[in-house]
Amino acid sequence: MRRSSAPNVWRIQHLLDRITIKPADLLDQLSLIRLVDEVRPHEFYNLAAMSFVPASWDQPMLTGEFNAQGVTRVLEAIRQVDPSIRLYQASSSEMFGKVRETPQTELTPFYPRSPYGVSKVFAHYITVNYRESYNMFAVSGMLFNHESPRRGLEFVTRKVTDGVARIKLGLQDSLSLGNLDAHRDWGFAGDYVRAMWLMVQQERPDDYVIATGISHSVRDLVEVAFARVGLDWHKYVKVDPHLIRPAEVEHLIGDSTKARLQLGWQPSVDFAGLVHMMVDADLERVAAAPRALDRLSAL
Ligand code: G4F
Repeated sequence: MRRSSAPNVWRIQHLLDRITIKPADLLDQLSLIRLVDEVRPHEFYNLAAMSFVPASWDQPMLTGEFNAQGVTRVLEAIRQVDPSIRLYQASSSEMFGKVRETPQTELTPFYPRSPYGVSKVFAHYITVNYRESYNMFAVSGMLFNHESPRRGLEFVTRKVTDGVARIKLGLQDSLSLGNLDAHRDWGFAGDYVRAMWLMVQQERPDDYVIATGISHSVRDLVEVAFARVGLDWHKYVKVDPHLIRPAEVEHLIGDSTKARLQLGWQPSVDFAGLVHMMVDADLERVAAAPRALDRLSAL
């Protein structure tokens, strides 16, 4: 964890008595070398990144430092301390961007549409390059959007499900969104983490697309979420032009045939099941502590 005077551990609160947190920073090579040397893990999952796409236009260089060179630093730390450590690198469907073919597979050419997407393309190729240059077990998981009740409130799924809960409970009267026509292949994060682990257990390192193979619009998401609590979304949703991105990824849909055949992986939660799970969790949470969540959404 990066040093901070205000730790941000709400997602892992339930695990704190079972895990050990160590200091390190993707911007600091020595901290990563020291961490890997001290812990000597068998497996290293690099999920750390500046992961919110719109923020990457505001801070393109910092995004590159974390998401691109940060991965090089992780690879170097492993290479220098113990190159037999297995690395999982979190790559992204945002690398496909302005898609060159539909659905997207491991062989689809990349066309990223944001500094975030560009940084992830670098991270993907540096992972492949270290694997090929140094014979390291480094895998790149090209994960399509994966969501759960632990999703940050700035991402569209959670923004919608939290908004629905607040509107239902009378704490909010409208919800401002950007592009309702964007399509994403949304899956359940729990299923996707299982895929990460499976990739690292294989005999040989390889790259995999992880996706459900079904795409929905933001409008579909809004409709299913509001319907869950018996409300008509047309009465509450406003489109705010400030939330439209400078360059949009319009339509993503993944083909995870390779993962299904080689890893024996398949998703267990469908789109409606995921949205219902998130709405129900937000309803429960907001009802239990409306003020606490007010603070969270302001962050
Ligand atoms: O939820 P989003 O912000 O996710 P996005 O940009 O697809 O990226 C997420 O998934 C990637 C793939 O796994 C990750 F690599 C990445 O780190 C991140 O986790 O936006 C989804 C779509 C976009 O097209 C956006 O324009 O929803 C549209 N949208 C419409 N209104 C909105 C909003 N997105 C956000 N965040 N907020 C809105 O009000």
